[in-house]
Amino acid sequence: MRMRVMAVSAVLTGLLASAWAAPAPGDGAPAKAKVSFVGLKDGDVVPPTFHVKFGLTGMTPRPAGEDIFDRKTGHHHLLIDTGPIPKGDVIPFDDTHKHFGKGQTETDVTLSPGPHTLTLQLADGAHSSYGPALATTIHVTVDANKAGK
Ligand SMILES: [Cu+2]
Repeated sequence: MRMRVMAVSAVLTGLLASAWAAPAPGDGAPAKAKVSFVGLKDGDVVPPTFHVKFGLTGMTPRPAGEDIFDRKTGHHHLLIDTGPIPKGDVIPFDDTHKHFGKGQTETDVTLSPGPHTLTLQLADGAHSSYGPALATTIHVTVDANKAGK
């Protein structure tokens, strides 16, 4: 009897501990969640200003700052001419790291003619990257003579 009480209290303690433990920055996103570019693929030739849509499956877009421990949501980042941000790193705020902290799922991008790399990166409410597992990178070529949308 005494053993059973101890076992039950150990289980309860474990449950409480896991419920209270804050996840590490960028850690704990659903394993099958994925980001994608919608209607834009690797190798595409685009006009100088083009529309980009952000796809997300297995999670939900949510504005930054609302709940930094929520691991079922995140917000998108469009990284220009650079690759994914390591898991847990805060995504820089600058011209080549665009945050969509209101939970936006699309934008217009204007780039100089020539080849460019576009990385879509999801991060948690504190802008901590979910890492390469929740990023995707494509290469596009901007053609100044191609008509815009
Ligand atoms: Cu951000």
